[in-house]
Amino acid sequence: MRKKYTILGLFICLSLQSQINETKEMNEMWGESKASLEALKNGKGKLFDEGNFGMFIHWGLFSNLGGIWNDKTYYGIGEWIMNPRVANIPPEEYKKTAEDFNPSEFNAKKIAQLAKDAGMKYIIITSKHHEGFAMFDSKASDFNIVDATPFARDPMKELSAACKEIGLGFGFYYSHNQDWTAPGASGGPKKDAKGKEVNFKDYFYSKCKPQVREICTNYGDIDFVWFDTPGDMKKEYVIELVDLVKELQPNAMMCSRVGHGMGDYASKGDMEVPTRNIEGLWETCDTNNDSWSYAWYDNNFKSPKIILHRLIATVARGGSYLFNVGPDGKGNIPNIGVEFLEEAGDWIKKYPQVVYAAGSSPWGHALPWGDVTTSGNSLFLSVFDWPKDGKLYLPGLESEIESARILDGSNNKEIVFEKKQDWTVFEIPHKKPVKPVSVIELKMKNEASKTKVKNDLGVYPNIAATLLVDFGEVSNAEQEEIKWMEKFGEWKHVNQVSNWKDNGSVTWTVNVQKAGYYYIDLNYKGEDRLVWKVVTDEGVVVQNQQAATEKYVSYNMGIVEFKGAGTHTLTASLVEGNRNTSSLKSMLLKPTN
Ligand code: H79
Repeated sequence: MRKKYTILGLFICLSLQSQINETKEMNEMWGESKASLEALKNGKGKLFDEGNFGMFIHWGLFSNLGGIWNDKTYYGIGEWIMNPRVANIPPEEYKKTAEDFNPSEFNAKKIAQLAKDAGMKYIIITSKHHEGFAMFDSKASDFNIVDATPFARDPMKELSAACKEIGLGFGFYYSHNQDWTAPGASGGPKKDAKGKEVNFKDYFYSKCKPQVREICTNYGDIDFVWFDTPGDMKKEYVIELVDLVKELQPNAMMCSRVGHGMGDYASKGDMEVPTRNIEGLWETCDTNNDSWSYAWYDNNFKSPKIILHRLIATVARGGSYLFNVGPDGKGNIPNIGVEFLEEAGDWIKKYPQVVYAAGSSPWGHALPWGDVTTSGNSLFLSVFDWPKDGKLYLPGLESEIESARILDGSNNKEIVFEKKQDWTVFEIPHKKPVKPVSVIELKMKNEASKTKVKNDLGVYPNIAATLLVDFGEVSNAEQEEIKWMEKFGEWKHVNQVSNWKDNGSVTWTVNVQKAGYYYIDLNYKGEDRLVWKVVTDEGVVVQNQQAATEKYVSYNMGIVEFKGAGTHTLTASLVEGNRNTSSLKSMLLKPTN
């Protein structure tokens, strides 16, 4: 029975901590799997575990369409353009577009160099996405870049070689279940060219498995095979692929999207940076604008500050960050994306210790001004929102600090700090010393990963603090994780509390640094108008009516007073409104001054 759990399965379970009982058996298993986790981290998982930052590349025939079909622009994730839910392009017509695909400006060395300059440690590129087009030389299907396009080169050969040459890891994305042009595949035509009905097995043995063999054979040693969207693929097929990869590329890491609880590490939802620390090996994949593949209109690129924030937050939660770029039909990565990545990389070069092989935050979650990573005896406070009043507040630190300094690249001067109840307060310059993010290093007396933190959900005197429902105690209501798309294919994730029963509530236990007044905003969705109430342990009540819409919006509720500093509770409940459609996401506490 015990053996049935894979390491990965166990981590996925552990990330759902609230749902498991810590039985003796679980603890024993944890001990066992901890040992295998260490082995993985020191073996084939080392690059992934310590690198923490990789480049994802979405490139295919869709890149050449760039979001346009028959003169019409289709917004949302560009690699889905042929799908019936987007431009609904018949496979035969789509396949013809290969004749116009000539990425003559593709320069593998330039892309590998960009990844390196950006501080990334490996590249994972789409060898075949759901469209079914092989971006490599394939004998298994002539719908590939060498046989079907005027380009007639194998860019994967060039890119894998370029990565090897400059010391980057390399791996392939392969869509194993969906293939919209291959008869029999998930989402593919039901009949082959001769009109014969075919099934998944035909696709699997005629295309999928042979192509996986090709990508695992023709490109030297690779570090990753990144399968995606297993859907309802049968377990026997997944096992065959996993075994094949293990046989041909024993050092390649596979993500959990291969399906059926298999793979070497967990892949979080697309574009999802988790709110809590997660144990084990896992990854967040994200993209540099809104689409994964190139789309002509999509220039909503993440700034260097946002890239660094999402990277550091992912590392601080315990994961690795895979950040995507989308080269266009000529093979070029759009300029703004390139510039922003290079700027982010310039920063990482100065602060490698904050990212590489760094440990997760002892706080277990983000802090209002930034995030914390660890290395050796050091805690690194990456401050994105630099307080303007000369003080940085850190809640709940119980372990002893030996010294604190700002890593500003010049004299790294020590800064003074004092303890105020559960808080550590640092004297800092009024002006942010390093843009876009400044780092304060705390040298601890002991190993930083063992830092003790308690009473960590702070209410700060100089910066607004968001209390997510994830960190509240929910009673007589339901907490669930939801995701939705605003743009087509661009996911948003939140935890929400809904289905309020009698006396339904969310209670946060907070650590208030300074007594006084704070504005309360609630972030919620619902219909018509809602009345919410927030009560403190001191009996202070904030109750108000505000509008509600189907999207999460933040509304001012009023002012709460904490009569004394220290530990308090805040309990939110729905007083009037539809109990089924009203969902609470978070509370914001903002100093009034
Ligand atoms: O490669 C990127 C996406 O194309 C791929 N994974 C990342 C890394 C991916 N494939 N499927 N999904 C993500 C799930 C997405 C489902 C959606 Fe839809 C596609 C949402 C909108 C379009 C399917 C069709 C579900 C709703 C409509």
